[in-house]
Amino acid sequence: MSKQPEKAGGLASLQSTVKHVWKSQQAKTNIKNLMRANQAHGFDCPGCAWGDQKEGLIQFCENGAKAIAWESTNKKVDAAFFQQHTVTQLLKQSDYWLEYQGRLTQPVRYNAETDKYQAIEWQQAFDLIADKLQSLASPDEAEFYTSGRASNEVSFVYQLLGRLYGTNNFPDCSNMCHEASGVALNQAIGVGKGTVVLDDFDQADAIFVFGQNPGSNHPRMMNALRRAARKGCKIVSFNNLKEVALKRFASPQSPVELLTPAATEISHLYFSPKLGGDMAAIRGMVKTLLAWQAEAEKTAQADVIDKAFIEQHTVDFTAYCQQVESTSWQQIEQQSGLSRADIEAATQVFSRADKVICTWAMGITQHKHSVATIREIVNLQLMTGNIGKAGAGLCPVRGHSNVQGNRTMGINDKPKQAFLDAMQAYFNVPMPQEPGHNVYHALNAFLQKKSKVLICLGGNLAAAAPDTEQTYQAMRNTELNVQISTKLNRSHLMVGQDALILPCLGRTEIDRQASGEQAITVEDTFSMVHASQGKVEPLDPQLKSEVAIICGIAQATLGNELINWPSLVDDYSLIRDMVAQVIPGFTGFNDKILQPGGFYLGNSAADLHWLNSAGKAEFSQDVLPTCIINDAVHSMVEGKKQPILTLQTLRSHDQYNTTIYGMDDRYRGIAGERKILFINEQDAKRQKLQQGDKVQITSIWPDNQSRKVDGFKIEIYDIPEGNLAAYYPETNPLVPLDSVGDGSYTPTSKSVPVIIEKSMQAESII
Ligand SMILES: Nc1nc2c(c(=O)[nH]1)N[C@H]1C(S)=C(S)[C@@H](COP(=O)(O)OP(=O)(O)OC[C@H]3O[C@@H](n4cnc5c(=O)[nH]c(N)nc54)[C@H](O)[C@@H]3O)O[C@H]1N2
Ligand SMILES: Nc1nc2c(c(=O)[nH]1)N[C@H]1C(S)=C(S)[C@@H](COP(=O)(O)OP(=O)(O)OC[C@H]3O[C@@H](n4cnc5c(=O)[nH]c(N)nc54)[C@H](O)[C@@H]3O)O[C@H]1N2
Ligand SMILES: [Mo]
Repeated sequence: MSKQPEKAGGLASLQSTVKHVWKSQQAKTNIKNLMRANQAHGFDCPGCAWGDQKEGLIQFCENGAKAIAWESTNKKVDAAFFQQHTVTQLLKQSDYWLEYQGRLTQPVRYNAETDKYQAIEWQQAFDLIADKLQSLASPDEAEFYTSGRASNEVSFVYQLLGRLYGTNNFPDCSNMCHEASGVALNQAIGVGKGTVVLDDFDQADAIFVFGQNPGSNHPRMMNALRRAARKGCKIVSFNNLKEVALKRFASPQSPVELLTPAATEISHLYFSPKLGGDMAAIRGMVKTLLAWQAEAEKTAQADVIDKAFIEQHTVDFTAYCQQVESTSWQQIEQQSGLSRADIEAATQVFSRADKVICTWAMGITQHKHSVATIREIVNLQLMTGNIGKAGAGLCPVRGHSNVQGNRTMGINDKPKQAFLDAMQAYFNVPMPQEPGHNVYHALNAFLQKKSKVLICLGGNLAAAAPDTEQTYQAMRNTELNVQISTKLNRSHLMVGQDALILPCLGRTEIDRQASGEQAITVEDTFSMVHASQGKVEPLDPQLKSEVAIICGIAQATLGNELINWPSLVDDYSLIRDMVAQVIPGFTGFNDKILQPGGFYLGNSAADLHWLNSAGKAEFSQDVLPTCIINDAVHSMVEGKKQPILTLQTLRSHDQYNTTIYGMDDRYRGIAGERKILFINEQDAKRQKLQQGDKVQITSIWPDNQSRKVDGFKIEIYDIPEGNLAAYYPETNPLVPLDSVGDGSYTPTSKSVPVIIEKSMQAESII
C-alpha cells in the first residue's frame, strides 16, 4: 500500500518547484517569469482560474511553476523536426514525449504522400482555411473548438469569426468540465457563475468542499483554506479519496511549516462518499435540517432554516420539501455510502455557521446526475439564506485560467438570446440563431461525416475527449484539421484529408504589434477581469499571437469590409472597445484594466437579483437517481462473474490535464508510474488481486464496442468499496462517448462502470 505524506505543501513542494524550473533548461527565464506571475503588470498564471490575492511578492504555486516552466523551453519543433519524423512514427510516442520535444515554431501542413508535416507560409495557411470554409455546403459543417486558456480578446474575435461565418458550433473544453455548473446555476439563480469573491473566504464560518482536490489542482486555494481554518472557520470535505492537502497543509510561505513537521489542520470533518453519492448526502443534510426545523417550531426555538429568505427570494420550496420527505434514509445511506450519524454531524457544522460557502469541482460535475447534484447544493444554500451575503455563497472552482472568460465572451454553443441580439445590433448583420454543437455533438457530427472542418484554438481534443478510439476516428474523418498550439500533442497526429499546425505565442511571451506591446485579459473564478502581459522574448520570430492567427483566418475568409481585422491585430484595445459595446459589465473596459488587480464584473445572484425565468431563485425537485451509472448497464452484468465497479478518472499531482509533467503523484504516495488502479482492499481480495498485480479494465456499456485498457497496477488504497480511481487521459478509452450527464452532455468521467480481470500482458510475461 502506498504511503501518503503526512502533510501537503511545505518543503517538498518547494523542492519540486525548484526541480521543475531547473529541468526546463531555462532556469533564469523561468525564475524571472515566476516573480511576475499574477502580479500587477505581469502575466496571469496559466495554471488555474483561482483568484489573485491583493498583495504579496509570491503569487505562484508549485503547480503554477510547472505550467510556466513547461512553456519556456529553448527547444524548437520546426519544419526540420517534422522532416525527421513521419506522423505514423510520432503516433507511437507517448503524450509526454510529444510535448517535451519543444515549442512549435513554424506553420506546417500535412503531406499525405510523405506522411510528414512540411513548412507552409502563414498567408498560404490562412488562404487554405478560407477556401475550405467557403467550399462547405453549410457553415454548420465547421466546428470551432476552444480550450480555456484563450484570452478574452482572442475568444471574442474567434466567436465573431464563427458567427459572421454563420454557425454557433463552439465545442469547448468547458463541455467536458464545468458545463453542469453553468446549466444548474442558470436554471436555479439565473447566472451561470459562482456568487462569491476571494474575500468571502476570509469571512466564512464554514466552507464545504465537495469533489475537489485543491492541493494539486488549485494550490493557491489552499492558502485561502489555511487562513480560514486558522481563524476558526470549519472546513468540511466530501471526497471519495482522502486527499492529504484537505487534511493537513503546510504553507511554503510560513517558515515554521516550511522547515518543521508542523502543518495546519484543514478539514474539521472529512467524509468519503461513494462516487456520485453527494446528491444523496446533501439530501440527507436537508432532511436533517427540516427535521430540526420541525422540532424548533414545536418547542418554540430559533429557526434552523431562513424563512424570510425563502419567502422573499425563492419559489417551489414546498414542492422540494415534499420530495425530500419522500426520500428515505435507507436510500440516502445506501447511495451516499455515509451513515445517518455522519450526515447529521455535517449538518450540525452547517447549521451552526451563519455564513457558509460551498465549493465544488470535477467530483461533482462529471456524473450523469451532475446538474441535479448542483441544484441540490443550491437548494441547501437557498433554504439557509447562504447566498447574497458576505462570507457565504456558491463557488464552482473553475479549471483553465480563462475558461470563465471564454464563456463571457460568447464561446457558447447555446448563446443567450440577449447576447445574439446585442451582437446583431452592434455589427448590423444577422447572427445564426440555431443552437450549435458542443463537444459531444461535434464528435458525433464528424463520425457521421456531417461536419468537415475542425479548428482548435488550443487544447488537445484527441486526448481530452472520451472514448479515445471514437474520438480518433472522428478527428481522422475531418477534411481539414487546424490546430493552433504551443506544443506538439496527439491532436496534431489525427490527420484527415488535410491538416495544419499553426504555432502561437504563449502567455509568458511579449506580444509586439504595430501599436506596441499588447496586453490581453482574463476572468478568474471570482468574476474578476484583469490584464496579463508577457515579459520574455518570443522563442522564435515566426510565432504569431492567437489574435493575429484568428484575425488572419477571418480576413482571408470574410474580407475586411465589415470588420477591419488587421487594425484589431495592430491594437487589441480596439477589440476591447467592441466587447465594451456588446457585453454587459465591460463599459470602459480599456480604462478599467489599468486598475491594479482589475475589475469585478458583478454577479446578479450575489445582489439577490434573479435573472431566471421565475424571477426568483428556484428550488429543484429532482428524485434521487435510482442508480448512479446507467440503468441498462446493471441489467447487462447480471449473470457475469465479476462484480461491476465504478471508476473515477482523475488527475495526478504531476500533470496539467493532458500535459504530463512527470510520473509521480506525491500526495497519493505514487512514484514513477501512471498506470495505477486505486482499489479498496476488500474489492481486491474478492477478486484475488494483490498489491502490484497487473489488471485489464473493461468498461460496460450497452453497445457492441469493446473498451479496454491493460497493464494497470493494483494499488490497495483508502477508497470506498465498489469504487476505483485511475488517471486521465490514460483511462479515456473507457469512457463511452454516449455516457453523458443529463442536461449537460459532459462525459461521465467520474462514474464509469467497469469490470477488472488479471492482465493478459502480465500472464504472457510469466
Ligand atoms: N496542476 C493542475 N491544476 C489543474 C489541472 C490539472 O490537470 N493540473 N486542471 C485544471 C482543470 S481544467 C480543472 S477542471 C480543475 C480540476 O480540479 P479537480 O476537480 O480537483 O480535478 P480532479 O483530479 O478531476 O479531481 C476530482 C476530485 O474529486 C474527487 N471525486 C471524484 N468523484 C467524486 C464524487 O463522486 N464525490 C466526491 N465527493 N468526490 C469525488 C476525487 O477524489 C478528486 O479529489 O483543475 C485545474 N487545475
Ligand atoms: N477522463 C477524463 N477526461 C477529461 C477530464 C477528466 O477529469 N477525466 N477532464 C476534462 C476537463 S475538466 C478538461 S478542462 C478537458 C481539457 O481539455 P483541453 O483544454 O483540450 O486540454 P489541455 O490538456 O488543457 O490542452 C493542452 C494543450 O494546449 C496547448 N496549449 C497550451 N497553452 C496554450 C496557449 O497558450 N495557446 C494555445 N493555442 N495552445 C496552448 C498545448 O498544445 C497543449 O498540448 O479535459 C477533459 N477530459
Ligand atoms: Mo477543466
